[in-house]
Amino acid sequence: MKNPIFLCCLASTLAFAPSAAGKPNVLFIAIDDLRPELGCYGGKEVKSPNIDKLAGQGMVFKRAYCQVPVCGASRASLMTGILPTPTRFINADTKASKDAPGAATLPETFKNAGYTTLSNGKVFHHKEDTQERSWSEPAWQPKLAGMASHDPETTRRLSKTKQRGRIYEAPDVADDAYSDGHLARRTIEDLRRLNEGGKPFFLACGFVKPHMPFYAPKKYWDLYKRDKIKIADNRYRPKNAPEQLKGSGEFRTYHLGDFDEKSKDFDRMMRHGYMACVSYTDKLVGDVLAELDRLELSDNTIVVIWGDHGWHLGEHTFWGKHNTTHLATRVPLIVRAPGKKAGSSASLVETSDLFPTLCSLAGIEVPKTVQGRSFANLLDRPGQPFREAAYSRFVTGDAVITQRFNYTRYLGGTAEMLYDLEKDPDENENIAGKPEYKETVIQMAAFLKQRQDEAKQFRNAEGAK
Ligand SMILES: [Ca+2]
Repeated sequence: MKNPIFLCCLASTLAFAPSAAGKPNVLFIAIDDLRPELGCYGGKEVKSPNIDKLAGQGMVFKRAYCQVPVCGASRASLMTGILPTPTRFINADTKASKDAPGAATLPETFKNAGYTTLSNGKVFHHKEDTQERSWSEPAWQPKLAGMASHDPETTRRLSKTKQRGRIYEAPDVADDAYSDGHLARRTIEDLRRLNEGGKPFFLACGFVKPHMPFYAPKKYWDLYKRDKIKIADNRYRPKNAPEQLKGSGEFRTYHLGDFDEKSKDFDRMMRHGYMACVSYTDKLVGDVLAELDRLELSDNTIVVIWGDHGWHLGEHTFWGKHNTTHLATRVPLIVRAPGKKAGSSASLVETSDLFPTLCSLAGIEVPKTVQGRSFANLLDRPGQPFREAAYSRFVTGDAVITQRFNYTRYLGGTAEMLYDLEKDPDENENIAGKPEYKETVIQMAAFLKQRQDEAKQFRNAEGAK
């Protein structure tokens, strides 16, 4: 005999479950530390055919900015749609649940709207991925660590600071030798399972490459000829940059092998490693998208590819993220949504805008805690203006980016930076102190004040700031 109590509970669950029938699925692909170094963003050397193909079918956002150029904080902001402040979403270890308690997360919002929500790999960031309220099942992580190595030479010498192995390796191994290969396989299996389930899904898949260390199967390194790789032509600090502007020291937590970090050979090796990892990830993204096609899910699935921040590849002698220059804050963002246009948009958008945009595309109410704004209209009219000034901040530096300028003010007004992206797209000269830009600085500072004030308006579910 069937259990009447169970039936009763089931009936009440069904009665209260919102109907999600007919809603689009979401395939949400995060790629760690991926700057817009892709063919579809004009990258000339990098080989990214699979992401480029998706870009050709969707909308490529050419001027998308992260809220914070560091993993944990950037993701906490994106996943809650909440802006950062000097005391909220600061560093790599940021937890959304701690910094913005009570704020609904993006997957939680879809889950509450009747979606099956799954998390594979690096989505929020490490331990924060395990939070239960966001996901229908426990978040999945590859068993292999992101730094697992296949070349004994990699760990023969360890870095002084963190006892980490060499920053690169190129063994002749299969795609699934590394954790991202496992991640792609798991995501493909989930697509098959979700296809059988009959419910709309929000499937998050977070790749850890091209984040350092640059470990990828040899065939992806072989796509590039080391001696032909172009290195940055601005291997110097921007003229008149304040001392507050610093590059990231993260690369030095790995062993640099026999390379001298000041040499051009080092630059070529680092760029080679980064591009090999981009091509490796691109291949795995292609595998996942091919399965979406094979299952005939593409027509009813929104696909998003996003990066959590930019990255320097030797420009200004910087390697990595961790500042508010254009190369560290600008991110790749591609949205392919059913029935929407393909093309590109130069309108300014931010990663906190993604949450309400996806809600809007799926017809789901945006939680009151969200501060981002939906840019769904840009998927029909990509030429429309959207934001006047994008906002990004890192530790002591607050930045606003307009169509033409990138402006940073360090806490307490201790220093300023202004770059004219039209005349000086590589940001080789800080012009904040030049008399002819005095009015621009005043205007940019006013934009910044507006965005800072907006960020402070966040209140948690209990109404406390
Ligand atoms: Ca990252």
